[in-house]
Amino acid sequence: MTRLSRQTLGQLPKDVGRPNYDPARVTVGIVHLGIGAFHRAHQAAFTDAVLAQDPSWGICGVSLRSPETRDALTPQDGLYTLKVQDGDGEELQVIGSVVELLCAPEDPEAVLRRMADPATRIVSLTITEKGYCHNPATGTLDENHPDIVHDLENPGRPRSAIGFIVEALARRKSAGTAPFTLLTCDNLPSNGHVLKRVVTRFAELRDPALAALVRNVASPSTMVDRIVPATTDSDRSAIAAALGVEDAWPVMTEPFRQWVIEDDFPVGRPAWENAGALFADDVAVFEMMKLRLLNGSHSTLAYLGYLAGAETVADAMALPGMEALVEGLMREEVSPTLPPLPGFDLAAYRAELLQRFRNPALRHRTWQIAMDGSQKLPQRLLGTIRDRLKAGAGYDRLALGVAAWMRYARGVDEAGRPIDVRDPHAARIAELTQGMGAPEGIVAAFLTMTDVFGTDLSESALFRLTLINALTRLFEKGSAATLRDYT
Ligand code: CS2
Repeated sequence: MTRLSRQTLGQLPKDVGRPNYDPARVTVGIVHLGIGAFHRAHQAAFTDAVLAQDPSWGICGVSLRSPETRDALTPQDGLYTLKVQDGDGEELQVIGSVVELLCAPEDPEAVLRRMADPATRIVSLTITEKGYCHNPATGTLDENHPDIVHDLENPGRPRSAIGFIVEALARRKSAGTAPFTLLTCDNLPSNGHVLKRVVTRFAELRDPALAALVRNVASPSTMVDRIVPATTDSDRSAIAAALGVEDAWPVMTEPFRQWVIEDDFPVGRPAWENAGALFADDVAVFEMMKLRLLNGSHSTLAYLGYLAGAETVADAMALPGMEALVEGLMREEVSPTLPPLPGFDLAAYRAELLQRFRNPALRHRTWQIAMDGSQKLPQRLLGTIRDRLKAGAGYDRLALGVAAWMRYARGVDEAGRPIDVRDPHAARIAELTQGMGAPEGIVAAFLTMTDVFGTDLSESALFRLTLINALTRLFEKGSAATLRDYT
């Protein structure tokens, strides 16, 4: 079958959206580290919508690990299909904003050259929580992280995003080129500050003069939101049937999308506001709301849902009691911890989240969201619990989410079958809890992970007791029956 490409764009059915500019005229202005599905459904789509105004903001997409995305998209001139779907229907749009693809481990020099090029004015990132090589409880650089150790020893051949950013800034400095703006799009609270903190610390360890420059690089915070399940082979077949040409890596998503960005771009930016992005002075409140309500619920749905046998988020939402649990978690336990957002209808936002989780067209696997819990839980559930503890308020549903993670992360499901746990601390968790059966011991073992829980939660007797109660319920009844208590 013919492949999607600039040449075959003209053959697509009329109702498939396509670039309203000439993709061949687009040049690189943004280097994006972590060219996964999320970036392609979110920032790349916002950029695609404004390229007609200024084609100098094309994206060079970099994979920091595997060549798969580059190999899929390069023969397609970077073009790919975005399928936007919910229970009411679907729309297809070919996106043309990614004009170059690089695989960092194969050729780090090519990546550094692109990043150091004066035409590159933004370096954006979706490298997931663990890509920041930081201590999730404190947000500081983990100086013993193997990639950081490697990059300090080999600054010209980095592996981590941090190493690439600092080396590229060093090269720009020697060439007299102004620094690019850093634009993190990962689900971390005050993500711009976290990124700035880790790159500055890394630069300090390399050279104090470089640190002075890095400290002043613009690193606006952002809140990003769009649900993007991993693409499956059946998605590929459906897209090929609809397009009449083959697309090796289409991306599936929902209609909802949101991007709130601090407006701090000293060397310019695309007019993303014309595509619906919101520029705000302070993004922290939006971020906290989204991380605690959406992502906190998502992780809870993922662990409890997986344990109860639900393959997707929509399946998990259909388990008796689950929707009531998530609704109560958001309204009673999370919402009171959020700073006021004047004029914002929080009840409507929560209702919309429940509807998004129910989206029957998206097959978003609980297993996918369950990945990297040790990196996600601090900002999704534990910060909220910390605030509830301080306020002397209850947090039973949040604790059930954390207990479900503990049950899951040990790697054995309720029927005794192995779980494929993906987490940088999977081996450590298995070792810490090896041979244990009683909830008391398991909770105590997890709470030694102060890099996840912080010393305060690790030492809280009340928190420990609440977790033990939750984990006991999960062990005694199983997840499905525990959920039924909420009906
Ligand atoms: C999800 C997020 O995989 C996960 O952990 O919770 O990717 C979520 O879908 C996005 O943050 C939605 O904006």
